[in-house]
Amino acid sequence: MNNLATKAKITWCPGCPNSAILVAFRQAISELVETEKLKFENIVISAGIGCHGKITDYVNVNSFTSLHGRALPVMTGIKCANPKLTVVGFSGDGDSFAEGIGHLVHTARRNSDIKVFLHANQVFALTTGQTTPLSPKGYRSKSTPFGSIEEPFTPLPMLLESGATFLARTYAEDIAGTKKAMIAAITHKGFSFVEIIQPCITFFDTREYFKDRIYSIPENFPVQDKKTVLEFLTAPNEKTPVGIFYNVEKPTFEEQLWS
Ligand SMILES: Cc1ncc(C[n+]2csc(CCOP(=O)(O)OP(=O)(O)O)c2C)c(N)n1
Repeated sequence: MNNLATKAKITWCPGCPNSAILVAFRQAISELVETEKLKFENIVISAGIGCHGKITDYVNVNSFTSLHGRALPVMTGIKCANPKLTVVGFSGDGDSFAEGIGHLVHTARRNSDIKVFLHANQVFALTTGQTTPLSPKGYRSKSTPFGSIEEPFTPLPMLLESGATFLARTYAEDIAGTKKAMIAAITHKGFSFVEIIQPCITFFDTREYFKDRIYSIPENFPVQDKKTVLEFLTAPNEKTPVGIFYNVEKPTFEEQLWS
C-alpha cells in the first residue's frame, strides 16, 4: 500500500468519497499484486478531466491523464499496443455520459478489454456542479437554474445493451464492497464497467438520499442471464441495488485484432 502513494497533495474536498474510491483501488491492486494475479509494472491507469481525474496523480503506477471524455479511446489504444497490460480508467458521469458518450458505448460494443470505474456523482463537480446526463429531472444548478427538464440516463442497462461483459454498482463509502467489485472487474477479461455512487458533498450531497436506499443483491444473482439482468435493472425500484449484476465471457476487441 505504501508503495502506491505519491507525493502529490490530495486536493479533493475534505470528506469527499473520492478518497474512499482511492483507498479501495489501492487496496484492490495491492491484493492483486500480493496474490500474484498482477504485476505493478503491467498496470496502467487513465482518466478524463474532472475531480475523478485527479486520481491518476495519487496512485504510483503508470498513468495517462487524457482529455475530457477521451480516456476510453486512449485506453483501447494502450491495450491494442501492448495486450499484456491491465488498463484501468476512471471517469466522471459528465466525462463519460456527456463529452465521452460516443466512446463509452462503442468501447462497450467492441468488448475492449479495459476496465472503467465511474465516479457517479450526478454533477460536473470540478466546474462547480452543473447538470450532467445523470442528474435527476428537476435538478437545479448554475446550468439549469429552473430545474433540469431532461430525463437522466441509467448507466447499467445502457451499458448492458451496448455490449459490456461485466457490470457492477457500488457505494463509494463501502470500501470493502468497492474493492471487491474492482478486483472482479480487473480480473474479468473484456469490457468491465463499475458505477460507483459517489455523492458530491459540495454541490449535490446525496448521502442522506442513498443512506437507507442502498442494498446488496444476493451472491447467487443470475449474472449470465442477460434478459433477467436487464429486466431487473430497468424495473421500477425505490431502492438502489449494489453488487455484481453481469459477468459473461466473449471474445475481446484486442484478441480478435491480433488473431
Ligand atoms: C472538451 C471539454 N469540455 C469542457 C471542459 C471543462 N471541464 C473540465 S472538468 C469538467 C467537469 C467534469 O465533470 P465530470 O466528468 O462529471 O467529473 P467530476 O468532476 O464530477 O469528477 C468540465 C466540464 C473541458 N476541460 N474539456
